[in-house]
Amino acid sequence: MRDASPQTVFLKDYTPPEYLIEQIELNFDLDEQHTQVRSTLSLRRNPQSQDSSTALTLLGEELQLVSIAIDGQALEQSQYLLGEEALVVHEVPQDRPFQIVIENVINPQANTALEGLYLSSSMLCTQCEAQGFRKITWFLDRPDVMSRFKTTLTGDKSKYPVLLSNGNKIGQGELENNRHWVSWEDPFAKPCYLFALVAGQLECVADEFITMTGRRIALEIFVEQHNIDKCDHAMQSLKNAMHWDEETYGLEYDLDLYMIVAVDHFNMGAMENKGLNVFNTKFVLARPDTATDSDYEHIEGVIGHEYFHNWSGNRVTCRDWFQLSLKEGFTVFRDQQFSGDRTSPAVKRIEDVNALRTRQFAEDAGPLAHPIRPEAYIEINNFYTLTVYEKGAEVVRMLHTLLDAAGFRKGCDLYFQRHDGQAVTCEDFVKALEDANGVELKQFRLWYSQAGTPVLTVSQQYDSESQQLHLTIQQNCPPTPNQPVKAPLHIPVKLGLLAADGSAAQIHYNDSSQAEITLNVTEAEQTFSFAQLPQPPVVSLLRGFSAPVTLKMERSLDELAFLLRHDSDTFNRWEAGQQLAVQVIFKLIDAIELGRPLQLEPVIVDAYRSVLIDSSGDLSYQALLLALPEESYLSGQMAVIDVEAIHQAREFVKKTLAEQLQVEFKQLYQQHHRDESGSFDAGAVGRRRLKNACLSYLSKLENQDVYHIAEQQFYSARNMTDQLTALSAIVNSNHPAKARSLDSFYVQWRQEALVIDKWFTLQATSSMPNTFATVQALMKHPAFDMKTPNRVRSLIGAFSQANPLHFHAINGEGYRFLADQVLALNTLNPQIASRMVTGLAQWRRYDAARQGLMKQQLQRIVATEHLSKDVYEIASKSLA
Ligand code: 7MF
Ligand code: ZN
Repeated sequence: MRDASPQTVFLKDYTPPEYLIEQIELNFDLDEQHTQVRSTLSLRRNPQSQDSSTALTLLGEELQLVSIAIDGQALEQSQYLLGEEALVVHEVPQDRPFQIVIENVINPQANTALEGLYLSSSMLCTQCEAQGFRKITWFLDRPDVMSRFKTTLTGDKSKYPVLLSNGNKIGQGELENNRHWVSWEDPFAKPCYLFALVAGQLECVADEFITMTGRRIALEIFVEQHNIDKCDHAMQSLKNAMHWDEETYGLEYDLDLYMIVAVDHFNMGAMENKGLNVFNTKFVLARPDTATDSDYEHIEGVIGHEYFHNWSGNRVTCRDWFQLSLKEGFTVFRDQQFSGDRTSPAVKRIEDVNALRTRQFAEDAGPLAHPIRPEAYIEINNFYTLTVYEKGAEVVRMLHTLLDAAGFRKGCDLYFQRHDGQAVTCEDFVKALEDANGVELKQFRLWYSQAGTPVLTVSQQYDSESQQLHLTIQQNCPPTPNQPVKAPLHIPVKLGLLAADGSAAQIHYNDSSQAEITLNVTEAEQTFSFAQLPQPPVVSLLRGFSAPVTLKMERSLDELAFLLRHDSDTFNRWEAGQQLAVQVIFKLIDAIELGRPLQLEPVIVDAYRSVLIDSSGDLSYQALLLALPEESYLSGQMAVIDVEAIHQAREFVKKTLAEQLQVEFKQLYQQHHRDESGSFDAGAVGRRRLKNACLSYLSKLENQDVYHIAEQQFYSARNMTDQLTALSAIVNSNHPAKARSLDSFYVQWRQEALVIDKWFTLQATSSMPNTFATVQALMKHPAFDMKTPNRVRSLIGAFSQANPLHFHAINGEGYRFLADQVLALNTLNPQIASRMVTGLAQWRRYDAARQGLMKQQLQRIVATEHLSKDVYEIASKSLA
C-alpha cells in the first residue's frame, strides 16, 4: 500500500495559471553529485487568473534549497513554506512585475528515475516532459506557462567539453581550474517541459539544410566517440524531414541551429526539446551491419516525429496535459504520412494498422481504456499511451479523410497561424479545421471524449429486381471504465465495389457515380443503397482502414480469396488475406479444443501459392501478404484467450504451408537472396523482407537442408537484417548450432549495446521449451542491467509483452517473475516499472486459473509499501 492515497487531477478543474513567468535565467554549475542551480524568474500576476490569493506556489521535487530572494531581498523561513512537492511563498507583489532568485542543489548521479537532470554513462542530460523540470528547480511546471529561457552552463572542461542547451549560443569563456562556461538563449517562449541541457564528452557530425526561403540551418548530431560512424542515416533522415514538412505543410524551421544528442539511458524513444532533441541511441545509430531495415525505418520515423513537433507541439503547444493528443496524435499522423511517402504508403499503412489493432485495441478493451483526451489521471506519465498516440493519430487521419488533403491543409494553416505562440486545446484544433473549411464537426468531437473501439456490424442485401445493393451498417461501442453508455460516432467508411471479374464497379449513390466513396456513418443503424448493379458486387469496405473500428461482416473463404486476388485497395487486399487466415486458424483452434485432428483448408494453400507466384509488385508488400496474423491479434478476437491453442494452430498453418509450398518458398528465397552488405534502398529492403519471410516458413520444416540455409545466411550475412532473421530461425527451431550461434553473435557484438539488446530479445521471445529458464539466467548475465531501460525492455519487456506462450505458462511462473521485476524497478525507475505492469492488466481476458494467478500478482504489487504513483495507478486500475 502507498503511504498516502495519491491525488487525482481532473480536466474539469483546469484554471489558468495565477502567475506568468516571462523570462527565466538559469545558471548551472555542473557536477555528477552536486549540481548547483541558480534560477532567476521574472514573474507577474496573470490578469486572466480569477484566484484572489496573494501567495505563489512553485512546484519542485527532490531539491535541496540553498536560498530564495524576491527583488533582491533574501526570504526568511517564516516567509515561505517548503514541502515535498512545492515551495509556497506567502506574499508576493500583485501590482507589478517582480523577480525571484532561487538557488538549489541536485544530485544527478542518484537520479535513476531518468527524469529531470541525470547521468547517462558519463554524460549529464535532462528529460523534462511531462513534469521533470520541477526536479531541476522550483517553477510553475505546467505547459501553459511559457517563458523565454537563457541558460548558462559551467563545468569541468575535460569532463564536459561540450555544453548544450536550447536555442542559439550567445557566449562562452574559460575559467580557472580547467573550467569553462557556455551561454544559450532561446528566442521563442516555451513551456519548461521543452527545456534541455546536455554536458559531456561528445563528438559531433555536422551538416546543413537550406530552407525554402533560403535560410541556412546548421545541423549537428552529438554522440559518444565510438558511435560517430553510425550517424549518417539520422542526418539524412533529418534533412528529409525538414524538406518534407516544407513541401507538405509549408512549415519551415525557425532557429539557425538544430541539434540532436543520442544517449544510452532514456525512458522513451526521443524528446522534441526546442532546438536540442534528446534521443534514445536506438533511434539514432545505424550502420548496415548493426541495424536492421526496420531500425532504419524507425529511425527516420522518430527523427521525423521529433522534428515535426517543432510546429505541432512547440510553436503551438498544449494548454494542459489532458490535451496531450493535440500534439502527439497530430505529430504521429504527420510522421506516419512522412514515412509512407519516404517508403511505401501501402506497406506503412498496413504496419501502422497492425500495431494499432494488436496493441491499442487491447488497451481500449481493457481496464485502462480511456479517451484520447483523458478526463482524469493520477500520474501523467501513465497517459503517454497507445490510445493518446496511435488512436489519436487515427482521429486526425479521419479528419484528413473527411476534409480531403486540401481541406485538411487549409485547416492546419489556419491552426498554426491562429495559435502560433499559444498553449491550446484539442477543441482549438477542431475549430480551426471547421472554420477553414466552413464545415461543422459537432458529432465528430465525440472521438475525443469517448473511449472504446466501435464495432461496425455490416449486412448486405442485393435486390436483382431493382439492381440495387443495400448495405446496413450498425455501430456499437462497448462500455469502458466510467462510460457505460456510448453515443453513435461520426465514422468515415471508405467503400469500393468489385464486379465478378474483379474489376471496379461504379458506385451510383445519391445521384453521383464514382469508383470509390466515403460513407458518413453517423447513426446507430443506417442503410446505404447503391443503384445500377446488374450483378451482385463484392463489397470492399473500410478501405485504407478509414476508421479505427472493428468490422464484422460475414465473408466466405472464397470471397476473401477473391478480394485477396483482386481488390485494388492495397490495404483491403492484405486485410482479405489476414481475415482468410484468421478464419482458418479459428477453425483449427476449435478442433484443438475439441481434441480433433487438424487439417488445413486447401483454399488458403491456393491463396498463398498465388501470392508466392505473383512477384509483380512491391516485394515488401508481397512479404506482408505472406505474414500470418500475429498471436496477439488472434488473442484480441477470442472471448477467452487460449494462448496454447492459438500458438499451436498458427504454427500448424505455418508449418503446413511450408510443407505444401516448399518448392515455391525455396525458389523465391533463392531468387532474392544476395550476399549484399545492406544498402538501405527500397529494392534491397524488399528483397530482404521477402526472402526472410520465406526463410521463416522454411525453418518450420526442421530438416538438414533448411538448417544449412539458415546457418549459411547467419555466418555470411553482412547486414543485420539477414544475420538476425537467420539467428531467429535458428533459435526458434531445434537447430543443432543454436548455442554456438548465440555465443558467436554475442562475442561479435559485445561492444554494441543496441545489438546486444536484440540478442536478449531474441532469446526472451523464443517459443521453444526452456525459454523461462533462459530468461532467468539472462537476468544474471553480466550484460544485464536494471538501470538501463533499453536492456530492461529487451529482456523483461520482450518476455512479458511479446512471448504470450511462455509468459502465460499455466504454473504462473511468468506472472510471479514479472511482479518481482516490477517491484524491483518501482524504486529505481517508476516510469519503466509502470510500463511493465501492463503485461498483467489484461487478466480478465484469460481462463479462470490464469485470471487468479495474474490477479494475485497485481494484488501483491498494490499491497507493497512505498509504491510509486506510476505503478499504483496502473496496478490498482487494472484490478478495479
Ligand atoms: C514516434 O512523443 C512516436 C512516438 C514523449 C515521449 C516521443 O516526442 C515524444 C515525446 C513517448 C512515447 C512515444 C514517443 C515519444 C514519447 C514517440 C516517439 C517517436 N514528446 Br512516452
Ligand atoms: Zn511526440
